Amino acid sequence: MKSISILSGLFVSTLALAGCGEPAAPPSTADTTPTAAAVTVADAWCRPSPNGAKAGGCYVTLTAATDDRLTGGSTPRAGDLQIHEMKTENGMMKMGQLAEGLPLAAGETTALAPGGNHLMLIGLTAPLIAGETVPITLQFASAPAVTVEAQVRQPPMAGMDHGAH
Ligand SMILES: [Cu+2]
Repeated sequence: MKSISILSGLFVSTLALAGCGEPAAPPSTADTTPTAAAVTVADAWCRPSPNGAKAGGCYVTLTAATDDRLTGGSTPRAGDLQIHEMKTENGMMKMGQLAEGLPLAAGETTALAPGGNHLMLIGLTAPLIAGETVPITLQFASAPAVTVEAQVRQPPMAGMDHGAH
């Protein structure tokens, strides 16, 4: 029974050390409980897709409680959902897949919006019609997946300033 005597020896010396030091601070749930990884998904919407189009763009506003990453997603309305960015190449706006996903900084609001990052629904099962809603599930590196109902609607008029009324 050698191992038990070693363990009890450790236990005794730990008690002795604690007795010599400062009184232990009372446990504080605020300090010891880490913030749970969670992402809030707001204002989910999709552009109506032109008849016959096989892809459509959707947009969301994401706020992560902890540093996280949008890694992908899915929808029953399309075969694939990709995270795309817009970039300028030789003066042309092009979109490309963010293979590594989209980083989300803790507490910061990240808006996916026309002209910038977006969700690309590829292989639409049916056109996206203004007025309907599309369920979209988003996956994150740390936070649990979130499912939202994205509203299909026309984008705000191009070039309109956010401050304009
Ligand atoms: Cu795209």
